[in-house]
Amino acid sequence: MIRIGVLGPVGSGKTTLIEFLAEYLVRKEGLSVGIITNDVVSSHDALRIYQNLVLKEKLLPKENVIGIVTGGCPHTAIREDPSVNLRALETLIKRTSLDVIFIESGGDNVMSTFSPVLADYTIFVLDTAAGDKYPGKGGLGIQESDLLVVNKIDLAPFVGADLEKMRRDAEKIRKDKPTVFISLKTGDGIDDLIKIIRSELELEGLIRS
Ligand SMILES: Nc1nc2c(ncn2[C@@H]2O[C@H](COP(=O)(O)OP(=O)(O)OP(=O)(O)O)[C@@H](O)[C@H]2O)c(=O)[nH]1
Ligand SMILES: [Mg+2]
Repeated sequence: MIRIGVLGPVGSGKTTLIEFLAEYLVRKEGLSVGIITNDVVSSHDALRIYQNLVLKEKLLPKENVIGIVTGGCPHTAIREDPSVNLRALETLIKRTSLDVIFIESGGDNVMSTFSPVLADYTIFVLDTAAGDKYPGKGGLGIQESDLLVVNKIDLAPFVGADLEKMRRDAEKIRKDKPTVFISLKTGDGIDDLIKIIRSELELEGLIRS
């Protein structure tokens, strides 16, 4: 089993990415998937996943989704004191046997990171519509995450974001760690994303090449 932590700024596409990957992993790879969401003041994302993946798509049983309301700084619940998330993980694992568990952090800033006791692999999601200043401006989360996803590249022309600059900046700050440029709306770049996720799951022995 692998625990994949997904974090990044508010609205960058974390839940959309998890919904996409969950659907891919269940339908195409035959894996069992659980999801934990962290929202600061509501269970919005867990309810959305419940509506989309449990009720509409019939992809997951309802017991595979847990929503946490952190009630404060989202950093704390995934790094300084991850106990509420560790408890949620324990609950999920007791309920059913899972191959992949996604943990979505509450929308946050670029310094956030997951405690290694909580996540085995981390994905940081950036929003192209916020402009091309990131990843160049840095931030621990952008720098340290196992995979950087620059999402919403379909919006680059509307905000004058230079994707090549973003690519160069990502390479500079992340050295050999991978970055993918995708649009979860149009599907651009999705093959690159799937290739990286597949190779990680192969390493974990969850799928075959
Ligand atoms: N144009 C465009 N919109 C996208 C893309 N990916 C996600 N969105 C939209 O962006 C909005 C925010 O997406 P979410 O997945 O809710 O973002 P989030 O990071 O989970 O948001 P919080 O959990 O509130 O921080 C939604 O309206 C999505 O439909 C994309 O690639 N392109
Ligand atoms: Mg979300």
